[in-house]
Amino acid sequence: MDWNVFLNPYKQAVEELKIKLKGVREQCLIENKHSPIEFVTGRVKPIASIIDKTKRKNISLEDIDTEIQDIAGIRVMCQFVDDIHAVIRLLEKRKDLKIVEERDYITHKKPSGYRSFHVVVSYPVQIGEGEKNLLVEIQIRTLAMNFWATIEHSLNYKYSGAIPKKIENRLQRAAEAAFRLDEEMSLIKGEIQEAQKIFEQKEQRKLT
Ligand code: 0O2
Ligand code: 0O2
Repeated sequence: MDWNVFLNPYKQAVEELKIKLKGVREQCLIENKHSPIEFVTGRVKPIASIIDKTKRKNISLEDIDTEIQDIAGIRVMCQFVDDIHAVIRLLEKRKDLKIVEERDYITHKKPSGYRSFHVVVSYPVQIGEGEKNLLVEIQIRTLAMNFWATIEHSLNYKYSGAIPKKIENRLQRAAEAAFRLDEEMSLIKGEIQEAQKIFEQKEQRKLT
């Protein structure tokens, strides 16, 4: 199997979706509206991780494009939990992709404490010999959920997936604290957004 040939369309999908979702933010800012998107990142799953996943889940190499849904991964970070739902609605309305699955790890957190909303979409890329529909996993989360997931991910890496029980418990408590932080911030959302608008207008005046 030629990995470069296989992965290139996924690379293209990630780049295109990053630009499109960043464009949503730009448009909101130009219109002086609150953007439900704070920032966007993306990656193509490293070959070694793809191979690991095929072994872990007993997936044959011929089936990876249908069985591994996160070869192309996009992450959308939001300020508030409400914004996550705004992003989902926005994805549902788009004509350039089709939602095939939604996984709500916010209402149903993972045992680790992980929270995020995952949307798997089918996205068409135009390649040399025509169009190819690819699966892309879009993870939508608040900044607090992202902070927790980033740290937990590094600890998992450090302990090769076997985090000591004591740290695991602390991480679960930290996940709840992050969730309460989101709840608290939601309660003063109006106040925060008003302050951000004043701040942005002041910055704009400096530029003109
Ligand atoms: P800006 O506005 O100049 O910062 P890329 O291909 O470089 O656009 P990539 O490689 O997918 O993006 O991801 P990367 O480099 O990890 O980060 C993507 C964007 O997210 C970058 O902005 C980062 O500045 C921004 N970012 C990362 N962490 C944070 C964060 O904690 N808060 C905020 N607000 N932004 C963050 P850009 O797109 O390069 O543009
Ligand atoms: P990466 O690129 O390192 O993030 P799975 O069986 O869990 O591997 P599944 O069922 O296909 O995968 O999909 P799921 O659970 O919806 O999404 C898996 C991805 O969600 C992971 O990707 C992580 O990005 C994120 N995730 C899921 N659970 C956790 C968790 O407990 N902690 C953190 N930090 N992230 C989590 P990968 O495969 O780890 O790849």
